[in-house]
Amino acid sequence: MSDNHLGKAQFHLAEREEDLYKAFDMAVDLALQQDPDLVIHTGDLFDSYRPLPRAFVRAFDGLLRIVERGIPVAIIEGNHELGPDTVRRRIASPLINMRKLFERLGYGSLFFRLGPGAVRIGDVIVAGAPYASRGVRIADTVESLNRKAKNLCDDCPKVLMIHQGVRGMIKAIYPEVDFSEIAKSSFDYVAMGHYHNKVVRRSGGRVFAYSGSTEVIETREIPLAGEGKYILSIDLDKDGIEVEELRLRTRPFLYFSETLNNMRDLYVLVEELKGKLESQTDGRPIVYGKVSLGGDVRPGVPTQEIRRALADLSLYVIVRESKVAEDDEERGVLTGVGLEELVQNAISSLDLDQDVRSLALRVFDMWYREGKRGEAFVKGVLSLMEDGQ
Ligand SMILES: [Mn+2]
Repeated sequence: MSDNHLGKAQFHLAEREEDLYKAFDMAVDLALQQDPDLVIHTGDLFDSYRPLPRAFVRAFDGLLRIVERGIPVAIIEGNHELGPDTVRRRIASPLINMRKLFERLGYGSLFFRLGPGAVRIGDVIVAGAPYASRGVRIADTVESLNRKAKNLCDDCPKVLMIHQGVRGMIKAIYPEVDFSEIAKSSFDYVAMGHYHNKVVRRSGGRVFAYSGSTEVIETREIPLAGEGKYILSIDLDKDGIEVEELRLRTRPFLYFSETLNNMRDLYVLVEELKGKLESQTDGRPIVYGKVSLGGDVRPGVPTQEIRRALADLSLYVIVRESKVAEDDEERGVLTGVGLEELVQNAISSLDLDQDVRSLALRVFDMWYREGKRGEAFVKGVLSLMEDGQ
């Protein structure tokens, strides 16, 4: 499984924070029903490297349910879980403390944080590395993990865990490494985190897969919310790898995209949406719509009317209005690209010395994860400067 983002309250709603905890609990339930030999997690268990105490406890409760049954867990950090520990001058990650807790409880031999590393768990070799920003040679890390895995056991089935955007697997986020560089290795199953939609690719009898997030995390994922959220059950067998996609029951989303030329169009749309919501039985949906305004529809009116009509039938309503005359093509290019990817892309495209570029990427990474307080960010940059890096 991957990308639970525990602790995030989407749209500042307590219900959405709870939804994410529930999705994680459900993912653990589904995993346990499979009676697996191993559970792997490819990162962004938490939404922040300084998670809320209740998010930490919910994560701990779920992971404990797995190891208590004697089932090992292997995990890596996603980009959301890595931050600066400016006092100790190293990385901060809640998974370091999670590992400590499990060790103290006597489950040290069942909880593996691969940061990076390779271990033998039963008959399987599991290798993994935490998220690395662009500017770090991820292909080199994969190659060295591949060597380590082979040294541990040449003919055992091998699993690689990474949290990266892989070009050739996905389009929407800016990729840090090419598929061919990952495929060069001899891992039988490559489990990936970072991209929030499910992508399963088979190549040469091997499987490369993003299980996707366990809930809708970012607004840009909403248009694809209907495809569902999953964890993957993998059966590594000598005669071939079986993949079973296990769907999670998550909060329903209602997505629409309409052109409104007059007020009649608006009222038809409102009635249609009401009908869809009234037949909804899995809890109150989140409604997300894009409307293009043409003719005599005044800006602001559709948002107001749709919100008012759907308020009691939904948890939250978002309407994005635009003028029909606007150039749709240009905006289409930006769909699915977040601030993080845009800035990383911009920094990478600058004609800079390699060291300066990777410093800029690190500084941006640090700032991006810092949130509103900014204190640790400033200290982090100061200590980078003091170190002469
Ligand atoms: Mn994520």
